[in-house]
Amino acid sequence: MILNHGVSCSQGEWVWVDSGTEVPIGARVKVTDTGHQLLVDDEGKEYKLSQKEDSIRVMHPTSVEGVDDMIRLGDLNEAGLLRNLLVRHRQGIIYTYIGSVLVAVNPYQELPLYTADQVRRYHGRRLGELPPHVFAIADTCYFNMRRHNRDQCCIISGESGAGKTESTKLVLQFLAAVSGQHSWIEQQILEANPILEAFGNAKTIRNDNSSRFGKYVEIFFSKDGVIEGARLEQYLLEKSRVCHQAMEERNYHIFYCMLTGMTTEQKRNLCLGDASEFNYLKRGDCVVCDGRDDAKDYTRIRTALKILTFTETHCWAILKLVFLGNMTWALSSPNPPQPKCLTYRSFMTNRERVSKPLSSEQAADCRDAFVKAIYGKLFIWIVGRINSAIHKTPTNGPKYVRNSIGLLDIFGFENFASNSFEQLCINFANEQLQQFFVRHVFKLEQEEYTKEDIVWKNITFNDNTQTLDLLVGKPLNVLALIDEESHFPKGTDVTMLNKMNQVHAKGNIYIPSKNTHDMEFGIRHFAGVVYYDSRGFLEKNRDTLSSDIIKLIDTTTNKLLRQIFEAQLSAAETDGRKQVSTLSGQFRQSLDSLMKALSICQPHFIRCFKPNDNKKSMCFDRNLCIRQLRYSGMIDTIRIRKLGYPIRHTFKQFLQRYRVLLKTTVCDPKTAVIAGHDDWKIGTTKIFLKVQLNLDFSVQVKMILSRNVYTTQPGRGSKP
Ligand code: AD9
Ligand code: MG
Repeated sequence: MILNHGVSCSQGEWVWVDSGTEVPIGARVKVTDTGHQLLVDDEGKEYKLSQKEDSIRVMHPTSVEGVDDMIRLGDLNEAGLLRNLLVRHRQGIIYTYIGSVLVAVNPYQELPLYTADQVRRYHGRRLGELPPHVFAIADTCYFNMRRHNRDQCCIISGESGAGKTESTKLVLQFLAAVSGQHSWIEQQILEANPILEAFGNAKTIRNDNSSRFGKYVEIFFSKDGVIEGARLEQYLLEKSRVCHQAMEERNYHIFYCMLTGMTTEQKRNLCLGDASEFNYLKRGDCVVCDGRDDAKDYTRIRTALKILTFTETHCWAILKLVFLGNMTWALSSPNPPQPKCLTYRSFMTNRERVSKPLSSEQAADCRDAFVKAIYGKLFIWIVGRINSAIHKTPTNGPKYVRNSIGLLDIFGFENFASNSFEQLCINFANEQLQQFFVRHVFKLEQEEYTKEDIVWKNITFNDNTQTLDLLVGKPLNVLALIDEESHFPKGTDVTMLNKMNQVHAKGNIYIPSKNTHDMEFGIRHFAGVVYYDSRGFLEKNRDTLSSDIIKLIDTTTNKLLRQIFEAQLSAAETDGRKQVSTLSGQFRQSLDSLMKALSICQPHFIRCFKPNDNKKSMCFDRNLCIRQLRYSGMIDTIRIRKLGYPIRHTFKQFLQRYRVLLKTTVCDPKTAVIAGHDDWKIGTTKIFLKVQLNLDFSVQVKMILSRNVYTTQPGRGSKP
């Protein structure tokens, strides 16, 4: 049967069908024993063909089996990209390119892809020569760094549980393998991971090993390509987890590892019992995590600490401090002894300093602030210690050349049922990275046209500049207003929100609160609108400890505790009123230096995808994936490509594919219509097309071939 769209529907034919889903779905024509024609879509749903005739179109052959590089899809649109990932996922293929960007779909199962053999196989090969792989990206970084003496960076993004941290480890593993020295420093760099994960990762409902901080690892190489050292930068550890965990979530791994891994004797020395005895460890009603062996991890962590030159004294000091929070809980209970600073607050009147008892709620907040501060500072201190072990400044003088590969494993865009200050910071970081990505893709396109001597001008692409302007660019931007209000002693979340509403309501990116009781405001992010609950913004942003607590710390003889609060203690000594920088201020500063570092590198991108929300292998949730396609910038990539001529063939490929038509005399004027002058261009080595040709378009092909292109002589084709 031939439909009005020219779709011939015979048994086995593949089509796209619009079946009320967000994007068209692939379907196959099936003729039943009784001769009825049905459509069976990718999800196994059946429709009568007659019902769907108006909403189907033929599938390009590239979409039927899927392709390694999605840029080559005939159906270069959302449905095409989505189905390509689906088809490959079903075949157990987790890696796919879109141009030079690697898409990695979490397999949620161990695959035999990362062996020493695979490392050897991918080492020294060009991107695209072998099937897509995370090792191919790692090798491209390594190759480019050595060939061009240029720093490289690899930006690994995706939502929680998508596989960023695993991919980062795989890139690192590959680089250590090809650097080839099995040196002490390599081992130290690799062993930094178990420590970071112990203190910075936790079980969440999305991921059993969720990183609750962002990180950028720079690996330094000598001019011979040997790893010489590394440096770690951490961003925004989620401190609230130390005191509160959502249901089915845990506190940081280290707590549970200690309690199951230490001997009874060791635990007795630290006055420790079981995890279930600790308020801070059981708030999520979950102290064990299936699939994790906390006791074994404890041994691993202790070994790693040793390798990173933490002394035995350090280790005990760290472990003691980790549990100080839980002790504090006990100490601030209604029974004495009570450290007064946790149950009283002192303040200055005009004449003197007075103390006022805190309500039990205020006292609990004060205790939590103290515990969070200890953990947060301890984490930063540990990262600093790791750096002092692995980050060696070159000793061969200032002229010494070394190159680096940076790996960014950072939280993806977040949009939860309730979003707070942390989400605003995270989404701000993602806006910056999105702009960086889009500009890079745009630049690559531009370079390709210039190289091929094709005019590409007056082409603009609307990126997310407006959102970034609202957040940090314009005068009185959102982050500046939050900061200003944080420094203002009488500032509250309400006064801050009012100011934001006043200043930004007129723009089209900021969505003001609905009425005076509504504490939410919205921002149109590149990945969608997010509503933020402004309650608690100022306190989180101020991130200060009361002067009473600083005084308490000042009385302690615990060396490590003093050390991790060194900056606060000395600030209190020199000038108690000195304005300390806010959390968003610090975050902006570290993001600024990150963006600066990235901008001088040649970037590579790995986009990690989560195929479903249930941590299951072989299950592909279309809606979840389409959302990730959109906010990972994949749709932007094809939009940018489509602004020009998305389909390209080298002369040789083109000739191989279409030569046969030269001899034919088929000429169908109807199909020739689309072959207007604007539909194709001839570059110096490639033919550029607006739409994918298929063999019916013999006229176009003949037109192009008749321009002497088939001689494969550069520049010979006439350039329309
Ligand atoms: V989060 O934002 O830190 O919460 P990530 O880092 O994106 O998140 P992670 O790398 O931790 O996710 O991956 C989650 C889990 O998926 C891992 O613990 C593995 O069980 C699983 N995973 C991810 N990538 C692979 C892989 N290439 N092969 C096998 C994988 N399993
Ligand atoms: Mg992670």
